[in-house]
Amino acid sequence: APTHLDSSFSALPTLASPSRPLVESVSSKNSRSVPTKGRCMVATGDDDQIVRRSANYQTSMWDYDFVQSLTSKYKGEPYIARSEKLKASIRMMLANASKPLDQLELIDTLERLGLSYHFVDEIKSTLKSLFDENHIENTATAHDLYATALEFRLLRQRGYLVPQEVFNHFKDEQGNFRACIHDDLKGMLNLYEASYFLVEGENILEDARDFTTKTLENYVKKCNPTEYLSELVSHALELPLAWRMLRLEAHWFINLYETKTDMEPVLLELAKLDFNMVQAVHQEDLKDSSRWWKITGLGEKLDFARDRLMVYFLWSVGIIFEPQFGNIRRMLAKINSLITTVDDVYDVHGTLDELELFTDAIVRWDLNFMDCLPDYMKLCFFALFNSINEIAYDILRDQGVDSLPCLKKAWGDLCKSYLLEAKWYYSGYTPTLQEYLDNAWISIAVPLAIVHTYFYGSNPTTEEASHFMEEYPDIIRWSSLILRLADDLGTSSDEMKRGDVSKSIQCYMYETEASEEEARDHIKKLISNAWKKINASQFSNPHISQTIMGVAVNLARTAQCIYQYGDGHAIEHLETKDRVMSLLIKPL
Ligand code: 0FV
Ligand code: MN
Ligand code: MN
Ligand code: MN
Ligand code: MN
Repeated sequence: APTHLDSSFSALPTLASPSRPLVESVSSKNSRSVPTKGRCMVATGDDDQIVRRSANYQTSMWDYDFVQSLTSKYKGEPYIARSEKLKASIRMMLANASKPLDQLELIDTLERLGLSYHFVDEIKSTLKSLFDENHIENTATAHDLYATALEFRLLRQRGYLVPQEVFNHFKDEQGNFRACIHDDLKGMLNLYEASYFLVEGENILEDARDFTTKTLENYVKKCNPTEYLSELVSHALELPLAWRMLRLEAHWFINLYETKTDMEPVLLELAKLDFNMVQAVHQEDLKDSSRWWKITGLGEKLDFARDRLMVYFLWSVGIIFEPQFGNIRRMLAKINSLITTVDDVYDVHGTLDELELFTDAIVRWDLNFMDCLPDYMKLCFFALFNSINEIAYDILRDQGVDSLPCLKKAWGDLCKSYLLEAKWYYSGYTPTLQEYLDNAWISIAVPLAIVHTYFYGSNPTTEEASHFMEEYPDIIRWSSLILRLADDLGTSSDEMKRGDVSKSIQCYMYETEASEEEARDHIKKLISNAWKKINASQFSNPHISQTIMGVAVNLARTAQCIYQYGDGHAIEHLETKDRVMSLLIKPL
């Protein structure tokens, strides 16, 4: 067993593997093969006497026919031809840029415009040769904070562990950052963005982050907010580039880039065209997902549950946007719909007796258990059973691998973690933060989403896949933790009002007698720490595919975007609406 997992997890709440005994009490109780009559009676008894919670979720603001009517002109030959032509001239620009700073600025712009995925090989070879010749260490001087920070960030972003000591040039004998760099706004901004690629224990970068944050905050107070650089600075202070959802960032930056006085028209043209062409692909994925969701009938029949197909699909785009991954986006929209519906069964509508039966049925993956379930659960169980079996069938047909044992285990683990939370809620038990997180990194459903994606994204053998699930790679665990904590920050206030298990904030308050504000700050620190772990696993070259690494990182970024201003997953008429409009509805 990989022992490094234990050591790297000890600094933070240790995240138990899903097979650890925490939730074992549930499965051992269910050792019989057919449920008893008695328990059936409990579940289907007189419904009038059952007091159920309600989350008062609004109906969806997006009409089915509206979604199906979405069309884009950015499909077909003339656009493809134009795009190829523009790409060729950008390839020339990349090849002709001779000075490293010119190369780096071009790469940075391509990245921010959302275009770098077209130039992966070119960018890789440029950065690799800069790294191999120790360019940054040979040229970093006290004068060039901007160039140093930019190169540092671009290299680290691609997994090259450039030493933090390159920034010692900008510190005085006492180890403080020199006063003279205060006025170098571009340098400050780039040092700020670079500092978010730190790993644990990198004090120079921690100092840099605190120092640049303060300096930039002071700057923003007195600057002209409509200038190009000030816009970049305020945006960066809201959330660093490293934590931002890629498509949303590209959309934002393309609009800003257009106002830049010395912008490159070829880059702008391709950026807009490509954004619109990718959006056209996403619209088709969305329409397909929406037809599937409609056919399940869950949104219409289950009034207690969220009906948020647009948001589920927004997650898909955040997790993997490149046009060729439509099958993964569609699959993720399906499982996100099912996760959210089942979560509402456990958190809002189900009674504890019903939830025990439902968990049984899922763990056993057996249609015979359906007789025992109340009607609303039958619908939910059967939809889940069919959908996951169908996904497993697609994987078998396309990749020749039987994923069903892994997929159903992932759903069983998820439901067991939901049930444990329900038991804690009904018994009025508040776990310690540690105990909560050991379960909650599963109940946020990231391991489940990753396992499903793993089969599409890296074509493993059945043996590799079950090994993968026994000890999830670090990066998956830390990504889960970020989703869980970001979700708790955004959703727990409403969850507590309607009645739900104590979430991380409440567990921490109960355990330490901290105020809610202190607890929230603590949770934000845990998120920051988890990012350091994610950075570290990108440098340590874990044995998982680039696709899965990207998905893990992008899940965390997407969560921080969806929950940036509250519960963007459940409440769709606020920021989520603007995001849906700009990413999925309106072309640039
Ligand atoms: C959150 O709902 C929820 F259902 C999510 C984020 C599902 C999406 C998951 C992935 C994309 C992996 P809620 O806040 O009710 O969840 P909890 O776990 O807090 O009940
Ligand atoms: Mn509904
Ligand atoms: Mn839940
Ligand atoms: Mn919930
Ligand atoms: Mn929540």
